[in-house]
Amino acid sequence: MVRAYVALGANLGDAAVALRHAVQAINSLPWTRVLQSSSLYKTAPLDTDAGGAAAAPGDDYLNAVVEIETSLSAPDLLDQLQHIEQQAGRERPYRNAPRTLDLDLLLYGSGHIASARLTVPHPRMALRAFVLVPLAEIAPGLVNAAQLAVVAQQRIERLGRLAD
Ligand code: A4P
Ligand code: MG
Repeated sequence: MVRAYVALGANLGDAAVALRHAVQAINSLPWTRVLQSSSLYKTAPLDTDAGGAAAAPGDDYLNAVVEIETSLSAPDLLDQLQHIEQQAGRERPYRNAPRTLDLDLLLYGSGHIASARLTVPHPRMALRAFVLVPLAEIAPGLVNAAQLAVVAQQRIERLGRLAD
């Protein structure tokens, strides 16, 4: 069994419903269960491509992070997460496009992976309040104050519980 963390994001359609359904779908994956889920957060859209975190056009996102325990390999877990994205009607017209559901694998145990389709730890997680703040909520030992200070200017608002 491996402890892993998955970031959830959406800014099209009913994003809160999409994130709640995604938590249930992750919990229903084979050999996998959700141990903890963060609160739901409303966040400003960011483009983190340029090595920094620039504001991006589009509607605010809803974001959250879940902690899972799984016996799936990291590539199999990514396959399953992408399947859940597809079920939620995810389309990929262009990079950073608004999305009904985005599921990113942040951490997979202490694993470091650099394959063509999977990089873990997620290479952009340290630039993003929408990842670090919910991750710190459920796994305070994984995020330190200096990391949170780097993203302190990014707008993020805690809305309430994601799942019961
Ligand atoms: N991939 C490689 N590593 C991973 C990983 N650790 N987890 C590959 C998930 N996927 C990984 O992703 C493109 C490819 O990345 C996948 O096919 C997989 O093989 P994608 O989800 O198809 O495309 P994308 O979403 O356009 O790219 P990506 O990298 O997920 O975008 P980002 O960097 O995650 O940015 N602002 C706010 N406030 N909240 C957000 O949630 N999200 C983005 C998306 C931008 N701005 C945002 C938010
Ligand atoms: Mg993604």
